[in-house]
Amino acid sequence: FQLYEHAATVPVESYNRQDWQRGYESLKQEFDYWIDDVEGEIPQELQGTLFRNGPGLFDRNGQRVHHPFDGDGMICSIAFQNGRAYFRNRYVRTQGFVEEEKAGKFLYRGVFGTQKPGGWLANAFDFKLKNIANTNIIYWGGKLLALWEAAEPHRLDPHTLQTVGIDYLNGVLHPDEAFSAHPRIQKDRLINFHIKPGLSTTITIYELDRSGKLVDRHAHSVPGFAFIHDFAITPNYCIFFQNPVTFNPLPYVLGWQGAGECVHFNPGHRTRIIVIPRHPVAGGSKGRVKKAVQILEAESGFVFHHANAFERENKIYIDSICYESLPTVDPGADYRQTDFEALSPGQLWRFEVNLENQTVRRQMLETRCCEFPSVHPANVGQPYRFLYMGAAHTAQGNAPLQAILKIDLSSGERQLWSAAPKGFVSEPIFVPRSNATLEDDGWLLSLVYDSARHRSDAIVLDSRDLNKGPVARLHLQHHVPYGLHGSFTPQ
Ligand code: 3ON
Ligand code: FE
Repeated sequence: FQLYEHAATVPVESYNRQDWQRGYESLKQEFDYWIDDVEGEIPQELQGTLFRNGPGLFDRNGQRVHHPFDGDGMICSIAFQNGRAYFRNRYVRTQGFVEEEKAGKFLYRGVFGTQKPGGWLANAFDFKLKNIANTNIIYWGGKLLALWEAAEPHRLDPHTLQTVGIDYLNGVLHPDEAFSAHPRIQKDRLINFHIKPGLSTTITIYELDRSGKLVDRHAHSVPGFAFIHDFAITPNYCIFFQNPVTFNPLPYVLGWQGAGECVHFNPGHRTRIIVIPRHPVAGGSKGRVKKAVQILEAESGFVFHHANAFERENKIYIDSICYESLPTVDPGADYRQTDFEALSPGQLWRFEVNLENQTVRRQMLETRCCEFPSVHPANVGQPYRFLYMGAAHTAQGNAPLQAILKIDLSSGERQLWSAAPKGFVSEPIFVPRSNATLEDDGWLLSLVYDSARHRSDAIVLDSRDLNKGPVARLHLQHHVPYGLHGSFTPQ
Protein backbone atom coordinates (compact mmCIF):
# COMPACT_ATOMS: atom_id res chain seq x y z
CA PHE A 1 0.00 0.00 0.00
CA GLN A 2 1.50 3.33 -0.96
CA LEU A 3 1.35 6.10 1.59
CA TYR A 4 0.78 9.64 0.51
CA GLU A 5 2.80 12.64 1.57
CA HIS A 6 0.36 14.57 3.71
CA ALA A 7 -0.70 11.69 5.93
CA ALA A 8 1.18 13.00 8.93
CA THR A 9 -0.30 16.50 8.77
CA VAL A 10 -3.95 15.44 8.80
CA PRO A 11 -5.71 15.15 12.18
CA VAL A 12 -7.18 11.84 13.38
CA GLU A 13 -10.66 12.90 12.29
CA SER A 14 -9.97 13.74 8.67
CA TYR A 15 -12.75 16.34 8.40
CA ASN A 16 -15.02 18.49 10.46
CA ARG A 17 -18.77 18.20 10.05
CA GLN A 18 -19.40 21.95 9.74
CA ASP A 19 -16.92 22.07 6.84
CA TRP A 20 -18.61 19.12 5.13
CA GLN A 21 -22.12 20.58 5.61
CA ARG A 22 -21.46 23.76 3.67
CA GLY A 23 -21.05 21.72 0.49
CA TYR A 24 -24.83 21.32 0.70
CA GLU A 25 -25.57 25.03 0.41
CA SER A 26 -27.73 25.78 -2.64
CA LEU A 27 -26.00 27.38 -5.61
CA LYS A 28 -28.70 29.74 -6.82
CA GLN A 29 -26.65 31.64 -9.40
CA GLU A 30 -25.91 30.49 -12.93
CA PHE A 31 -22.45 31.31 -14.32
CA ASP A 32 -20.58 31.48 -17.63
CA TYR A 33 -16.85 32.25 -17.63
CA TRP A 34 -13.34 31.26 -18.69
CA ILE A 35 -11.55 29.74 -15.73
CA ASP A 36 -8.52 31.97 -15.36
CA ASP A 37 -7.38 30.96 -11.90
CA VAL A 38 -5.49 27.74 -12.61
CA GLU A 39 -2.73 26.09 -10.57
CA GLY A 40 -0.50 23.85 -12.65
CA GLU A 41 -1.26 23.32 -16.30
CA ILE A 42 -4.28 22.00 -18.16
CA PRO A 43 -2.94 19.34 -20.56
CA GLN A 44 -3.17 20.56 -24.17
CA GLU A 45 -4.27 17.07 -25.20
CA LEU A 46 -7.28 17.14 -22.92
CA GLN A 47 -9.97 18.26 -25.37
CA GLY A 48 -13.66 17.91 -24.78
CA THR A 49 -16.40 18.67 -22.32
CA LEU A 50 -17.01 17.37 -18.84
CA PHE A 51 -20.73 17.36 -18.04
CA ARG A 52 -21.83 16.87 -14.45
CA ASN A 53 -25.23 16.60 -12.84
CA GLY A 54 -26.34 16.75 -9.24
CA PRO A 55 -28.76 18.44 -6.89
CA GLY A 56 -28.05 22.18 -6.74
CA LEU A 57 -31.01 23.59 -4.83
CA PHE A 58 -31.60 22.45 -1.26
CA ASP A 59 -34.05 25.06 0.00
CA ARG A 60 -36.96 27.26 -1.02
CA ASN A 61 -38.61 29.96 1.06
CA GLY A 62 -36.65 28.83 4.12
CA GLN A 63 -37.74 25.20 3.79
CA ARG A 64 -34.92 22.71 3.30
CA VAL A 65 -35.20 19.47 1.35
CA HIS A 66 -35.33 16.43 3.60
CA HIS A 67 -32.69 14.56 1.62
CA PRO A 68 -30.07 15.82 -0.85
CA PHE A 69 -31.35 13.42 -3.55
CA ASP A 70 -34.54 15.58 -3.60
CA GLY A 71 -32.66 18.67 -4.83
CA ASP A 72 -33.38 19.99 -8.35
CA GLY A 73 -30.85 18.97 -10.99
CA MET A 74 -28.16 21.48 -11.89
CA ILE A 75 -25.77 20.81 -14.76
CA CYS A 76 -22.17 22.01 -14.83
CA SER A 77 -20.09 21.89 -17.98
CA ILE A 78 -16.37 22.43 -18.20
CA ALA A 79 -15.17 22.67 -21.78
CA PHE A 80 -11.45 21.98 -22.21
CA GLN A 81 -9.95 23.62 -25.28
CA ASN A 82 -6.26 24.11 -26.11
CA GLY A 83 -5.15 24.28 -22.50
CA ARG A 84 -8.01 26.49 -21.33
CA ALA A 85 -11.36 25.73 -19.76
CA TYR A 86 -14.80 27.34 -19.80
CA PHE A 87 -17.29 26.89 -16.96
CA ARG A 88 -21.06 27.00 -17.16
CA ASN A 89 -23.87 25.88 -14.85
CA ARG A 90 -27.62 25.77 -15.45
CA TYR A 91 -30.61 24.32 -13.68
CA VAL A 92 -32.64 21.91 -15.74
CA ARG A 93 -35.90 23.75 -16.45
CA THR A 94 -38.14 20.85 -15.50
CA GLN A 95 -41.83 21.60 -15.20
CA GLY A 96 -41.57 21.37 -11.41
CA PHE A 97 -38.54 23.66 -11.22
CA VAL A 98 -40.22 26.33 -13.36
CA GLU A 99 -43.47 26.19 -11.36
CA GLU A 100 -41.67 26.29 -8.03
CA GLU A 101 -39.47 29.19 -9.14
CA LYS A 102 -42.62 31.14 -9.93
CA ALA A 103 -44.36 30.17 -6.70
CA GLY A 104 -41.25 30.71 -4.55
CA LYS A 105 -41.95 27.55 -2.55
CA PHE A 106 -42.09 23.78 -2.90
CA LEU A 107 -45.21 22.63 -4.75
CA TYR A 108 -44.24 18.95 -5.04
CA ARG A 109 -43.36 16.21 -2.61
CA GLY A 110 -39.91 14.69 -3.04
CA VAL A 111 -39.27 10.94 -3.34
CA PHE A 112 -36.84 11.11 -0.40
CA GLY A 113 -39.14 12.82 2.08
CA THR A 114 -39.33 16.51 1.23
CA GLN A 115 -42.94 17.51 1.87
CA LYS A 116 -44.99 20.40 0.57
CA PRO A 117 -45.58 23.07 3.21
CA GLY A 118 -48.82 22.61 5.18
CA GLY A 119 -48.25 19.38 7.09
CA TRP A 120 -49.36 15.86 6.27
CA LEU A 121 -52.89 16.92 5.27
CA ALA A 122 -51.45 18.97 2.43
CA ASN A 123 -49.41 15.96 1.31
CA ALA A 124 -51.74 12.99 1.79
CA PHE A 125 -52.92 11.29 -1.41
CA ASP A 126 -50.68 13.47 -3.58
CA PHE A 127 -48.83 10.99 -5.82
CA LYS A 128 -47.48 13.47 -8.37
CA LEU A 129 -43.76 13.04 -9.04
CA LYS A 130 -41.50 16.00 -9.69
CA ASN A 131 -39.06 14.89 -12.38
CA ILE A 132 -35.98 16.59 -10.93
CA ALA A 133 -33.48 15.44 -13.60
CA ASN A 134 -30.63 15.44 -11.06
CA THR A 135 -28.70 12.18 -11.33
CA ASN A 136 -26.65 11.86 -14.50
CA ILE A 137 -25.96 13.52 -17.84
CA ILE A 138 -24.88 11.86 -21.06
CA TYR A 139 -24.35 12.83 -24.68
CA TRP A 140 -25.75 10.17 -27.00
CA GLY A 141 -27.37 10.07 -30.43
CA GLY A 142 -26.62 13.77 -30.88
CA LYS A 143 -28.51 14.70 -27.72
CA LEU A 144 -27.42 15.90 -24.31
CA LEU A 145 -29.71 14.21 -21.79
CA ALA A 146 -30.19 14.84 -18.07
CA LEU A 147 -31.35 11.65 -16.35
CA TRP A 148 -33.37 10.78 -13.25
CA GLU A 149 -34.38 7.18 -12.77
CA ALA A 150 -38.05 7.68 -11.97
CA ALA A 151 -38.98 9.62 -15.12
CA GLU A 152 -38.13 10.60 -18.69
CA PRO A 153 -34.86 12.29 -19.73
CA HIS A 154 -34.64 16.05 -20.32
CA ARG A 155 -32.79 17.25 -23.39
CA LEU A 156 -30.45 20.23 -23.13
CA ASP A 157 -28.47 22.29 -25.61
CA PRO A 158 -24.87 21.06 -25.20
CA HIS A 159 -23.43 24.54 -25.83
CA THR A 160 -25.70 26.74 -23.73
CA LEU A 161 -27.13 24.10 -21.34
CA GLN A 162 -30.56 25.53 -22.06
CA THR A 163 -33.35 23.03 -21.48
CA VAL A 164 -35.08 21.88 -24.64
CA GLY A 165 -37.63 19.74 -22.78
CA ILE A 166 -38.60 16.19 -21.99
CA ASP A 167 -37.22 13.84 -24.63
CA TYR A 168 -38.77 10.53 -25.65
CA LEU A 169 -35.69 9.42 -27.60
CA ASN A 170 -37.40 9.56 -30.99
CA GLY A 171 -40.33 7.49 -29.80
CA VAL A 172 -38.34 4.85 -27.91
CA LEU A 173 -40.03 5.89 -24.68
CA HIS A 174 -43.77 5.99 -24.26
CA PRO A 175 -45.25 8.93 -22.36
CA ASP A 176 -44.46 8.56 -18.62
CA GLU A 177 -41.92 5.82 -19.27
CA ALA A 178 -38.79 6.23 -17.16
CA PHE A 179 -35.20 5.81 -18.34
CA SER A 180 -32.68 5.01 -15.61
CA ALA A 181 -29.79 7.31 -14.71
CA HIS A 182 -27.20 4.56 -15.21
CA PRO A 183 -26.84 3.69 -18.88
CA ARG A 184 -23.77 1.66 -19.85
CA ILE A 185 -21.91 2.23 -23.07
CA GLN A 186 -20.24 -0.71 -24.74
CA LYS A 187 -18.73 -0.30 -28.19
CA ASP A 188 -21.46 1.24 -30.32
CA ARG A 189 -24.34 0.53 -27.98
CA LEU A 190 -25.92 2.39 -25.16
CA ILE A 191 -27.69 -0.06 -22.88
CA ASN A 192 -30.15 1.19 -20.31
CA PHE A 193 -33.14 -0.01 -18.34
CA HIS A 194 -36.24 1.06 -16.53
CA ILE A 195 -37.82 -0.43 -13.45
CA LYS A 196 -41.52 -0.59 -12.74
CA PRO A 197 -41.74 -1.78 -9.15
CA GLY A 198 -44.81 -3.43 -7.64
CA LEU A 199 -45.74 -6.78 -6.10
CA SER A 200 -43.68 -8.06 -8.98
CA THR A 201 -41.26 -5.82 -10.83
CA THR A 202 -40.90 -5.25 -14.56
CA ILE A 203 -37.43 -4.60 -15.90
CA THR A 204 -37.30 -3.15 -19.41
CA ILE A 205 -33.98 -3.14 -21.25
CA TYR A 206 -33.12 -0.87 -24.18
CA GLU A 207 -30.18 -0.94 -26.53
CA LEU A 208 -29.61 2.12 -28.69
CA ASP A 209 -27.06 2.54 -31.46
CA ARG A 210 -24.79 5.61 -31.87
CA SER A 211 -27.47 7.48 -33.77
CA GLY A 212 -29.93 6.92 -30.94
CA LYS A 213 -31.97 4.35 -32.85
CA LEU A 214 -33.53 1.51 -30.86
CA VAL A 215 -31.93 -1.81 -31.78
CA ASP A 216 -33.30 -3.98 -29.00
CA ARG A 217 -35.96 -3.73 -26.34
CA HIS A 218 -37.20 -6.47 -24.05
CA ALA A 219 -39.13 -6.58 -20.79
CA HIS A 220 -39.06 -9.14 -17.99
CA SER A 221 -41.07 -9.63 -14.86
CA VAL A 222 -39.34 -10.72 -11.67
CA PRO A 223 -41.02 -11.63 -8.38
CA GLY A 224 -41.18 -9.09 -5.57
CA PHE A 225 -40.59 -5.38 -5.13
CA ALA A 226 -37.27 -4.03 -6.39
CA PHE A 227 -35.39 -0.79 -5.93
CA ILE A 228 -32.63 -0.91 -8.54
CA HIS A 229 -30.50 2.18 -9.15
CA ASP A 230 -27.77 0.75 -11.39
CA PHE A 231 -26.94 -2.39 -13.35
CA ALA A 232 -23.91 -4.06 -14.93
CA ILE A 233 -23.39 -5.51 -18.39
CA THR A 234 -21.19 -8.04 -20.13
CA PRO A 235 -21.26 -8.96 -23.84
CA ASN A 236 -24.03 -11.50 -23.14
CA TYR A 237 -25.83 -10.37 -20.01
CA CYS A 238 -27.45 -7.54 -18.11
CA ILE A 239 -27.07 -8.04 -14.36
CA PHE A 240 -29.31 -6.48 -11.71
CA PHE A 241 -29.03 -6.73 -7.94
CA GLN A 242 -32.39 -6.99 -6.21
CA ASN A 243 -31.57 -5.68 -2.78
CA PRO A 244 -33.46 -7.28 0.12
CA VAL A 245 -36.01 -4.53 0.74
CA THR A 246 -39.74 -4.24 1.28
CA PHE A 247 -42.02 -1.35 0.45
CA ASN A 248 -44.74 -0.26 2.90
CA PRO A 249 -46.44 2.65 1.18
CA LEU A 250 -48.86 3.68 3.92
CA PRO A 251 -46.79 6.60 5.34
CA TYR A 252 -46.36 7.86 1.78
CA VAL A 253 -50.06 7.60 0.99
CA LEU A 254 -50.98 9.40 4.22
CA GLY A 255 -48.55 12.25 3.60
CA TRP A 256 -46.12 11.45 6.39
CA GLN A 257 -43.11 10.29 4.36
CA GLY A 258 -41.71 10.18 0.86
CA ALA A 259 -41.98 7.01 -1.27
CA GLY A 260 -38.24 6.39 -0.97
CA GLU A 261 -38.49 6.47 2.83
CA CYS A 262 -40.99 3.61 2.69
CA VAL A 263 -38.34 1.29 1.30
CA HIS A 264 -36.99 -0.76 4.21
CA PHE A 265 -33.94 -2.94 4.27
CA ASN A 266 -34.38 -6.49 5.57
CA PRO A 267 -31.18 -7.30 7.41
CA GLY A 268 -30.05 -10.87 6.97
CA HIS A 269 -32.21 -11.43 3.89
CA ARG A 270 -30.35 -12.50 0.82
CA THR A 271 -29.65 -10.29 -2.18
CA ARG A 272 -30.95 -11.65 -5.48
CA ILE A 273 -28.84 -11.41 -8.58
CA ILE A 274 -30.96 -11.21 -11.72
CA VAL A 275 -29.15 -12.27 -14.88
CA ILE A 276 -30.92 -11.34 -18.11
CA PRO A 277 -29.54 -12.40 -21.51
CA ARG A 278 -28.86 -9.34 -23.69
CA HIS A 279 -30.14 -11.18 -26.72
CA PRO A 280 -33.00 -13.20 -25.23
CA VAL A 281 -34.25 -14.68 -28.47
CA ALA A 282 -31.70 -16.77 -30.31
CA GLY A 283 -32.40 -18.25 -33.71
CA GLY A 284 -31.27 -21.92 -33.73
CA SER A 285 -31.87 -24.61 -36.36
CA LYS A 286 -34.99 -25.68 -34.47
CA GLY A 287 -36.35 -22.16 -34.52
CA ARG A 288 -36.30 -19.39 -31.98
CA VAL A 289 -35.18 -20.33 -28.51
CA LYS A 290 -36.01 -17.97 -25.67
CA LYS A 291 -33.18 -17.81 -23.15
CA ALA A 292 -34.47 -17.57 -19.64
CA VAL A 293 -33.88 -15.00 -16.94
CA GLN A 294 -31.91 -16.54 -14.08
CA ILE A 295 -32.15 -15.47 -10.46
CA LEU A 296 -29.42 -16.43 -8.00
CA GLU A 297 -28.94 -15.63 -4.35
CA ALA A 298 -26.01 -13.96 -2.64
CA GLU A 299 -25.29 -12.88 0.92
CA SER A 300 -27.21 -9.92 2.30
CA GLY A 301 -26.18 -6.40 1.34
CA PHE A 302 -27.34 -3.23 -0.37
CA VAL A 303 -25.87 -2.08 -3.67
CA PHE A 304 -26.42 1.24 -5.43
CA HIS A 305 -23.48 1.16 -7.85
CA HIS A 306 -21.61 -1.43 -9.84
CA ALA A 307 -18.05 -0.74 -10.93
CA ASN A 308 -17.94 -3.22 -13.80
CA ALA A 309 -18.71 -6.80 -14.82
CA PHE A 310 -17.09 -9.29 -17.18
CA GLU A 311 -17.24 -12.93 -18.29
CA ARG A 312 -14.34 -15.32 -17.82
CA GLU A 313 -14.25 -19.12 -18.03
CA ASN A 314 -18.01 -19.59 -17.93
CA LYS A 315 -18.41 -17.32 -14.95
CA ILE A 316 -19.67 -13.79 -14.58
CA TYR A 317 -17.79 -11.42 -12.28
CA ILE A 318 -19.46 -8.28 -10.93
CA ASP A 319 -17.56 -5.67 -8.91
CA SER A 320 -19.91 -3.57 -6.80
CA ILE A 321 -20.00 -1.12 -3.91
CA CYS A 322 -21.92 -2.92 -1.21
CA TYR A 323 -23.35 -1.67 2.11
CA GLU A 324 -24.33 -3.86 5.05
CA SER A 325 -27.67 -2.09 5.00
CA LEU A 326 -29.47 0.73 3.18
CA PRO A 327 -28.28 4.09 4.51
CA THR A 328 -31.33 6.25 5.36
CA VAL A 329 -32.21 9.60 6.92
CA ASP A 330 -34.77 9.31 9.75
CA PRO A 331 -38.04 11.20 9.10
CA GLY A 332 -37.45 13.86 11.77
CA ALA A 333 -33.70 14.17 11.20
CA ASP A 334 -31.53 16.67 9.30
CA TYR A 335 -29.26 14.92 6.80
CA ARG A 336 -26.56 17.52 7.45
CA GLN A 337 -26.24 16.13 10.99
CA THR A 338 -25.37 12.66 9.61
CA ASP A 339 -23.38 10.64 12.08
CA PHE A 340 -21.10 8.96 9.56
CA GLU A 341 -19.72 6.54 12.12
CA ALA A 342 -23.22 5.19 12.82
CA LEU A 343 -23.67 4.11 9.19
CA SER A 344 -21.99 1.25 7.42
CA PRO A 345 -19.47 2.22 4.73
CA GLY A 346 -19.78 1.27 1.09
CA GLN A 347 -17.07 -1.26 0.30
CA LEU A 348 -15.91 -2.90 -2.92
CA TRP A 349 -16.83 -6.56 -3.40
CA ARG A 350 -16.33 -8.98 -6.25
CA PHE A 351 -19.24 -11.35 -6.91
CA GLU A 352 -18.50 -14.51 -8.84
CA VAL A 353 -21.60 -15.95 -10.48
CA ASN A 354 -21.47 -19.52 -11.71
CA LEU A 355 -24.46 -20.13 -13.95
CA GLU A 356 -23.68 -23.82 -14.41
CA ASN A 357 -24.17 -24.80 -10.79
CA GLN A 358 -26.15 -21.67 -9.88
CA THR A 359 -23.86 -20.47 -7.12
CA VAL A 360 -22.54 -17.07 -6.08
CA ARG A 361 -19.38 -16.39 -4.13
CA ARG A 362 -18.25 -13.00 -2.96
CA GLN A 363 -14.98 -11.56 -1.83
CA MET A 364 -14.14 -8.12 -0.46
CA LEU A 365 -11.64 -6.28 -2.65
CA GLU A 366 -11.42 -3.03 -0.70
CA THR A 367 -12.42 -2.31 2.89
CA ARG A 368 -11.95 1.46 2.66
CA CYS A 369 -15.23 3.40 2.40
CA CYS A 370 -15.73 4.19 -1.27
CA GLU A 371 -18.34 5.21 -3.88
CA PHE A 372 -18.65 6.42 -7.47
CA PRO A 373 -16.57 3.82 -9.32
CA SER A 374 -15.19 4.64 -12.78
CA VAL A 375 -13.28 2.57 -15.36
CA HIS A 376 -11.79 3.02 -18.84
CA PRO A 377 -14.75 3.30 -21.25
CA ALA A 378 -13.31 0.57 -23.50
CA ASN A 379 -13.29 -1.91 -20.61
CA VAL A 380 -16.96 -1.65 -19.71
CA GLY A 381 -18.26 -5.24 -19.63
CA GLN A 382 -14.74 -6.60 -20.23
CA PRO A 383 -11.97 -7.95 -18.02
CA TYR A 384 -10.16 -4.88 -16.70
CA ARG A 385 -7.27 -3.90 -14.50
CA PHE A 386 -7.78 -0.38 -13.18
CA LEU A 387 -10.60 0.99 -11.09
CA TYR A 388 -10.99 4.56 -9.78
CA MET A 389 -13.34 5.66 -7.00
CA GLY A 390 -14.11 8.40 -4.53
CA ALA A 391 -12.92 7.22 -1.11
CA ALA A 392 -12.66 8.21 2.52
CA HIS A 393 -9.39 9.67 3.72
CA THR A 394 -9.05 7.15 6.51
CA ALA A 395 -8.72 3.45 5.75
CA GLN A 396 -11.35 2.40 8.29
CA GLY A 397 -14.89 3.44 9.13
CA ASN A 398 -17.48 5.50 7.32
CA ALA A 399 -16.74 9.09 6.34
CA PRO A 400 -17.37 11.60 3.55
CA LEU A 401 -15.45 11.12 0.32
CA GLN A 402 -12.26 13.16 0.50
CA ALA A 403 -9.87 11.16 -1.65
CA ILE A 404 -9.54 9.55 -5.06
CA LEU A 405 -8.46 5.93 -4.95
CA LYS A 406 -6.97 3.96 -7.84
CA ILE A 407 -6.82 0.18 -7.55
CA ASP A 408 -4.72 -2.05 -9.75
CA LEU A 409 -6.79 -5.22 -9.64
CA SER A 410 -3.96 -7.38 -10.96
CA SER A 411 -1.17 -6.33 -8.62
CA GLY A 412 -3.26 -5.07 -5.73
CA GLU A 413 -1.34 -1.79 -5.76
CA ARG A 414 -3.25 1.27 -4.57
CA GLN A 415 -2.72 4.95 -5.17
CA LEU A 416 -4.57 7.57 -3.16
CA TRP A 417 -4.77 11.30 -3.54
CA SER A 418 -6.47 12.96 -0.62
CA ALA A 419 -8.03 16.42 -0.33
CA ALA A 420 -8.43 16.11 3.45
CA PRO A 421 -8.93 17.82 5.81
CA LYS A 422 -10.73 20.68 4.00
CA GLY A 423 -11.54 19.13 0.63
CA PHE A 424 -14.43 16.83 -0.34
CA VAL A 425 -14.39 15.04 -3.66
CA SER A 426 -17.03 13.96 -6.17
CA GLU A 427 -17.12 11.14 -8.71
CA PRO A 428 -13.82 10.82 -10.58
CA ILE A 429 -14.31 10.48 -14.32
CA PHE A 430 -11.61 8.69 -16.30
CA VAL A 431 -10.71 10.24 -19.66
CA PRO A 432 -8.34 8.17 -21.80
CA ARG A 433 -5.53 9.94 -23.63
CA SER A 434 -6.11 9.58 -27.36
CA ASN A 435 -3.92 6.89 -28.96
CA ALA A 436 -2.98 5.57 -25.52
CA THR A 437 -2.01 1.91 -25.28
CA LEU A 438 -2.05 1.52 -21.51
CA GLU A 439 -5.36 1.09 -19.73
CA ASP A 440 -4.57 3.75 -17.14
CA ASP A 441 -3.09 6.34 -19.50
CA GLY A 442 -5.26 9.41 -19.21
CA TRP A 443 -6.73 11.76 -16.66
CA LEU A 444 -9.17 11.71 -13.81
CA LEU A 445 -11.49 14.67 -13.60
CA SER A 446 -13.34 15.52 -10.43
CA LEU A 447 -14.87 18.47 -8.63
CA VAL A 448 -13.50 19.08 -5.16
CA TYR A 449 -15.35 21.24 -2.67
CA ASP A 450 -12.77 23.27 -0.73
CA SER A 451 -14.45 24.15 2.55
CA ALA A 452 -11.56 26.44 3.56
CA ARG A 453 -12.61 28.88 0.83
CA HIS A 454 -16.22 27.74 0.30
CA ARG A 455 -15.37 27.34 -3.38
CA SER A 456 -14.89 24.31 -5.61
CA ASP A 457 -11.98 23.27 -7.78
CA ALA A 458 -12.09 21.14 -10.89
CA ILE A 459 -9.04 18.92 -10.69
CA VAL A 460 -7.13 17.03 -13.35
CA LEU A 461 -5.14 14.08 -12.04
CA ASP A 462 -2.68 12.07 -14.10
CA SER A 463 -4.30 8.65 -13.82
CA ARG A 464 -0.95 6.86 -14.07
CA ASP A 465 0.29 8.65 -10.97
CA LEU A 466 -2.20 9.95 -8.42
CA ASN A 467 0.46 10.37 -5.76
CA LYS A 468 1.96 13.44 -7.43
CA GLY A 469 -1.29 15.36 -6.93
CA PRO A 470 -3.36 17.25 -9.54
CA VAL A 471 -1.55 18.36 -12.69
CA ALA A 472 -4.10 21.16 -12.84
CA ARG A 473 -6.39 22.65 -10.24
CA LEU A 474 -8.98 24.98 -11.73
CA HIS A 475 -10.30 27.36 -9.10
CA LEU A 476 -13.96 28.13 -9.73
CA GLN A 477 -15.45 31.46 -8.67
CA HIS A 478 -18.03 29.78 -6.39
CA HIS A 479 -18.80 26.44 -4.79
CA VAL A 480 -20.56 23.57 -6.57
CA PRO A 481 -22.75 21.46 -4.26
CA TYR A 482 -21.88 17.77 -3.97
CA GLY A 483 -23.01 16.19 -7.21
CA LEU A 484 -23.89 12.74 -8.45
CA HIS A 485 -22.76 11.58 -11.90
CA GLY A 486 -21.39 12.91 -15.13
CA SER A 487 -19.57 12.05 -18.33
CA PHE A 488 -16.92 13.35 -20.68
CA THR A 489 -17.56 13.99 -24.36
CA PRO A 490 -14.47 14.40 -26.54
CA GLN A 491 -15.80 17.40 -28.52
O1 3ON B 1 -41.44 2.71 -5.14
C1 3ON B 1 -40.31 3.25 -5.75
C2 3ON B 1 -39.29 3.66 -4.72
C3 3ON B 1 -38.30 4.62 -5.17
C4 3ON B 1 -37.14 4.75 -4.22
C5 3ON B 1 -40.71 4.35 -6.62
C6 3ON B 1 -39.64 5.24 -7.20
C7 3ON B 1 -39.25 4.70 -8.54
C8 3ON B 1 -40.27 6.59 -7.32
C9 3ON B 1 -38.42 5.35 -6.34
C10 3ON B 1 -37.45 6.38 -6.77
C11 3ON B 1 -36.14 6.29 -6.80
C12 3ON B 1 -35.25 7.41 -7.13
C13 3ON B 1 -35.82 8.64 -7.70
C14 3ON B 1 -33.94 7.29 -6.85
C15 3ON B 1 -32.95 8.33 -7.01
C16 3ON B 1 -31.68 8.18 -6.58
C17 3ON B 1 -30.69 9.23 -6.63
C18 3ON B 1 -31.09 10.56 -7.09
C19 3ON B 1 -29.41 9.08 -6.23
C20 3ON B 1 -28.72 7.93 -5.68
C21 3ON B 1 -27.44 8.05 -5.26
C22 3ON B 1 -26.68 6.98 -4.64
C23 3ON B 1 -25.51 7.12 -3.94
C24 3ON B 1 -24.85 5.91 -3.39
C25 3ON B 1 -24.91 8.38 -3.69
C26 3ON B 1 -23.86 8.58 -2.89
C27 3ON B 1 -23.41 9.91 -2.52
C28 3ON B 1 -22.31 10.15 -1.75
C29 3ON B 1 -21.44 9.07 -1.23
C30 3ON B 1 -21.90 11.53 -1.33
O2 3ON B 1 -22.32 12.59 -2.06
FE1 FE C 1 -25.88 6.54 -9.20
